[in-house]
Amino acid sequence: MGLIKSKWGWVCVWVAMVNLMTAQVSEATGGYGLWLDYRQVARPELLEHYRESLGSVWMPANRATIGVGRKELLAGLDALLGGGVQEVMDPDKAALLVARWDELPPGITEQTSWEPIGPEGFLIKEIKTDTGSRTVLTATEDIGILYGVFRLLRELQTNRELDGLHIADFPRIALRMLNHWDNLDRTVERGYAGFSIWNWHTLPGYIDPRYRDYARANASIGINGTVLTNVNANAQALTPAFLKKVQALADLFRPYGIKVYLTARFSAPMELGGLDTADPLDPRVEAWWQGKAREIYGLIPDFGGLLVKANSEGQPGPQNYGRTHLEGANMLARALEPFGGLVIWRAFVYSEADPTDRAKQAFTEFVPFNGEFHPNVRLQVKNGPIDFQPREPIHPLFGAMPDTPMLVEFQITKEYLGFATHLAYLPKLFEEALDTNTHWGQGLTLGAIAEGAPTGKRAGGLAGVSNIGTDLNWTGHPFGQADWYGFGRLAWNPSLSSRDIGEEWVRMTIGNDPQVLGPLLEIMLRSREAVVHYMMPLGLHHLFDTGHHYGPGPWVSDLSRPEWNPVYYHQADSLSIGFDRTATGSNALSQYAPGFARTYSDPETCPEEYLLWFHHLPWDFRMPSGHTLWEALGLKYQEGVDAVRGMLRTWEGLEGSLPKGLYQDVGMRLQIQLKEAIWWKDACMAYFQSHSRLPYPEGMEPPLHSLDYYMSLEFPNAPGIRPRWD
Ligand code: GCW
Repeated sequence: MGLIKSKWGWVCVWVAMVNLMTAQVSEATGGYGLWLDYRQVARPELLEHYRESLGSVWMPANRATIGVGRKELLAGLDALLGGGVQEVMDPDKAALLVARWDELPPGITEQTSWEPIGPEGFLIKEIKTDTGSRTVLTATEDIGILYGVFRLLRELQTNRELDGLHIADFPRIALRMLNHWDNLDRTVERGYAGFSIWNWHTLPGYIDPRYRDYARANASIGINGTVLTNVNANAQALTPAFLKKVQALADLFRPYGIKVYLTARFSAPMELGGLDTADPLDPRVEAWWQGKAREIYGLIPDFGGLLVKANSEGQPGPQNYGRTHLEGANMLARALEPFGGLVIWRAFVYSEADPTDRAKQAFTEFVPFNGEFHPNVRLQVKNGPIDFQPREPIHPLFGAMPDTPMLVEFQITKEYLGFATHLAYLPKLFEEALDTNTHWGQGLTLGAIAEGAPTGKRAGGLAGVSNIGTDLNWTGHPFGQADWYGFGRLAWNPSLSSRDIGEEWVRMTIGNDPQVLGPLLEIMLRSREAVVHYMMPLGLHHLFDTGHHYGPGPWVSDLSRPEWNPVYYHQADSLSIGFDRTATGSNALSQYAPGFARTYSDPETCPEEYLLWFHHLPWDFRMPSGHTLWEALGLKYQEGVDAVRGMLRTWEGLEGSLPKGLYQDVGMRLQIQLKEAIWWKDACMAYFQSHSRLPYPEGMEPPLHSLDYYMSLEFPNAPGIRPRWD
């Protein structure tokens, strides 16, 4: 920080962090800078315009969140404008005024008509004053100022015009959260980007700079909650020693508007409290949780709450004691209620003892509890009824529990879409689910439910299973950053388009050159559909190999839990394939609203991308295209492989236009993606042909190897599953 004399009197010149000015910045930082790697605006005329409009800043308050915002704004402006940004003490001498509405100079508020933007919203507006036009960034709360700072910088990063600037924005969804399936030993369940960034061993003493950059990145997209530990929970996370470590992160994240949450292992009263039961109706158990709540809030007054996976995939829960999810959730809710904490209870439940269609079980378990949960309970429901497949219909619980606030849970980490090796731009998947109408009420989409409808309260949320790890670029695949970014932007506003979000991310992270932007968007926007086609086309699902879920395993049928076997889902035989979920089968369709079910109940009119999700059909079923189902299946697999070939060709056309490291990194991953897409096509079609006995369709490249070869492949060290030493 230095002081210089200028025509406006003494000003302090913000000596910003040295920012790399070249487009190679993501090269220099290896992607560590994410979408916040501010670099000088390339277009001279825009640069001049920005300097005039924003070159002097008045931002007087110095509370914690404002301080974070000031640092970000001045460093960002200095990098984007190529230096010379001045912070002035006199508002009359500032081109840009940044202050809460109640702290703006009277002369300014008269010029700025207020708009309803709520406690987290912000207003950025160009106003005309007698001394020329100024830009005002204001909000009712400090966090709104911080969100507004990131938005203003994004306007410059994406080369937007400032003339007539008028942005009034606010988050539509109350809870915008990341869920880290991070284990306390720093392994990450379904993580493909290195280890957990939470170094529990050195916390609370050692504050890794990465924690602050994590908070910056998440605040820049409006994330306001993070669950630090795996839903396959470890009770140790609730011990006094760990809570001290969590407190350090909570203190660091607080100015960024991010609350911390933890996962609660339901048996903790036994493992930590020495009780002989975890029965939620046992007064000793409730007392234990009440004491734990007091302990947590004594350290972290604004602790967000507890996320619970109970009686699911072996996790302990109330049903171990003959109690219900409702009784378990409400007991925890009573413990947290005095502190304003939330209990987020996951609806991802299915039983190995229940022979009914796995896709129906959560609905059956939870719908009877509608409206019975404590006001501070939220139900967290995966977007689809099975398990984060490349494509699923929406979960039938959405809209079926109108008096129960819900969070929609997405997976940002690509457990089923190619790990951190395949490029699959997930905001396309998120957008498809969020825009889907449940038909339980006018316009009741998943996006509306995440916003809080139809409970009438703003108590919804969006939860994303994080793809973040210790890899230098945070996400392994460079384009995994776009999935994290896009999740955050959709949590801020579920009506945004995945295309617009993708364009923002490319412009901020790679650059504004239209020769690059167009082709990159083309690759991103077709990539998720490509994965669906080369892995599980036409509504097929859950065909992956056991445990690690790496690669195809449609032949798997020997697992103890029937609903873990791929053959349970495709039900292929010599005559037919698919899962009948209509009235002639499991009747899972009956759990949806009639208006929704109508679309899918008739195989003749069912959208083909859901055909084998809802129907079991003969190989010679005639598709609208005129092909038989068998032919269509092979051609879809081929279409997926050809789509990756197209992505690769487009990428190769960008050689020389992208930072060399990025070009090579993604190029190698696309080569692997093509090889694995061919592997998926070949293994699945070879297996299905062993049932249909039909010749491969014209236009489909025949498998490169025998079915026995594909069945022989084993990957004991595939990433993302916790070493099974316990
Ligand atoms: O997709 C499955 C994963 C498990 C995960 C589980 C869940 C954390 O294979 O690794 O466990 O879902 O959502 O709880």
